[in-house]
Parts: sequence; C-alpha cells; structure tokens
Amino acid sequence: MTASLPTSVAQLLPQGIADALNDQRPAVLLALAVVVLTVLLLAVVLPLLKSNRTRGSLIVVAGPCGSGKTTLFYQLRDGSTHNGTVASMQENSGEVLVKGDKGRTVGKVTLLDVPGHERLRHRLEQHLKDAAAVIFVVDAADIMPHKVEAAEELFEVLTHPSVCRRRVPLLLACNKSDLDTQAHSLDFVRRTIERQLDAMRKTRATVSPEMAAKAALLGKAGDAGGLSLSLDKLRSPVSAVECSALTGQVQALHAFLAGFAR
Ligand SMILES: Nc1nc2c(ncn2[C@@H]2O[C@H](COP(=O)(O)OP(=O)(O)OP(=O)(O)O)[C@@H](O)[C@H]2O)c(=O)[nH]1
Ligand SMILES: [Mg+2]
Repeated sequence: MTASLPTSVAQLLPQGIADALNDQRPAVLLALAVVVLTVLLLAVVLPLLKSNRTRGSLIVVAGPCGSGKTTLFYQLRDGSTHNGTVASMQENSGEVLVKGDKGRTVGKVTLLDVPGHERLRHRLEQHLKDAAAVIFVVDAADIMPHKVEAAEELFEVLTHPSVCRRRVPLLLACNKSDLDTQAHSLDFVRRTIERQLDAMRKTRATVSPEMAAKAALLGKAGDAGGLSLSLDKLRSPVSAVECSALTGQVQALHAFLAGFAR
C-alpha cells in the first residue's frame, strides 16, 4: 500500500526530498533509517556500554598522606609491600585478583592508588567520576593529629557530584591495626571521623550558598537522631574495617572488592 505526503508537510521539505518521498522510494527511507540508527548507536549506546565496563571495576584508593595507600596497593596487587614506599606524587594503577572466603580467585578489579597530597586533590576529583567504589584509608594509630585532614578529604569524596549521584560505595579502611598498643579501635576512628565531618558540614554551611548545598549532601544536623552525623545515613553506602597493609591483614578488603570483581 502506498500513501503520499500531506500537502502541508511536502511544502516544508526541499523539493527533491519531497519528490523522493512522494515517489514512494522505500529503499531511500530504509537507507535513511539505517543511517540514523547507526549514528545513534555510535554516539549514544557504545560510549554508555564502554563507561559501564570501566566503572564496573575501577576502585579508587584515597586518604591522607602516609595512611598506607601505596603499601595497601602493593599488598593487594602483589601480596608484598616491596620493602616500603615513599610519599607518592603519581597514581599507581594495577589489576588485583580478588580472593573469596577460601582463598580462591573470584575475579579481578582495577585498583587506582591516588596520592594524598593536597596539591593533587584535583586529580582525585577527576578519578572519582569513573570510580565504582572508593577505599578511603586512614591511619588508625595516628588519626588524632590527622583527623582534620582526613575529614576534609572524606568530605570532598562524599560530596563529589558523581559519587553522590551514583551512590558510590565507600569503605573506610582503618589501617595499621598491627600497631596494637597505638592503633585506635574501629569504633573510635569511626566516631572521630563522624564528629569531625559533622563540625565541618556545620561551619561550611555558613561559608557560601554553594558550600551550604555541598554540606547539605551529608544530611542536616540532627538527621542521625543525635548530635553527630552518622556514616550509616549518607547517600553512599559506607562501611568500615580494620586492616594492616604492612602485615597482609587485608581479607576484609578482598570481601569488599568481591562486590565489584569482573
Ligand atoms: N605499621 C604499619 N605501617 C604501615 C602500614 N601501612 C603502611 N605503613 C607505613 O606507613 C608509611 C606510609 O605508607 P604509604 O603506603 O607510603 O602511605 P600513602 O598513603 O601511600 O602516602 P602518600 O603517597 O604520601 O599519600 C610507610 O612507612 C609504610 O611502611 C601498616 O599497615 N602498618
Ligand atoms: Mg602513596
């Protein structure tokens, strides 16, 4: 069955196209449809598939200087700390084989260790756009002198637009638990960070409307039922574990990574 274009439509089209359509050349229409579909596929669908693939397994390791990120990176990647590290000025990236309960490999993830230096904070912000999850490393033995630095960086991570929008999971890794007498308990580190973040969101809310909007992403004071902010009630799911990158006590990290292994 054939049908010609309505006159009002035909008048709006260039003469050649209107004639072609009126000539009922199905081959032309079919070719046009194929071209449009191909362009759509290339421009929209493929980049989406590609970004989902990388996002599926990129784990960003962040945290203050000296907390043990690079040591943890080597421990997870190679099962060795390579006899110590120096302060990093470059990212380290590598594939990690994720181990299940019985030590069997359950898949792999890409780990990206981002230096803690404040001057490199913009690089962390870039990487967070592609992160499937974040491991935020703090030094459990030295958290008190570094609590402001740790909370400031964590504030940036937890209020990062992409992290908030995609509700990227975050693991607070309380490292250096091998320092028995000096390392604070998981609960202590967690509460210290919560109190510091709480104070930070209150003071930042008064700085500017932009800061107030960012601070509001951590919830309003009192949301946690008490005075302090609760890491359990944020947009991103946050969990916390003890570990020792130096001695290889990293099973809890493998358990977290298993959720993102491919
Ligand atoms: N006792 C103990 N020391 C650790 C542990 N993890 C790291 N360290 C030590 O802490 C120091 C800093 O470790 P790094 O891994 O270089 O710290 P980083 O977080 O990468 O620091 P930046 O690169 O400056 O951001 C080194 O002397 C490590 O040997 C741990 O689990 N236990
Ligand atoms: Mg480092």
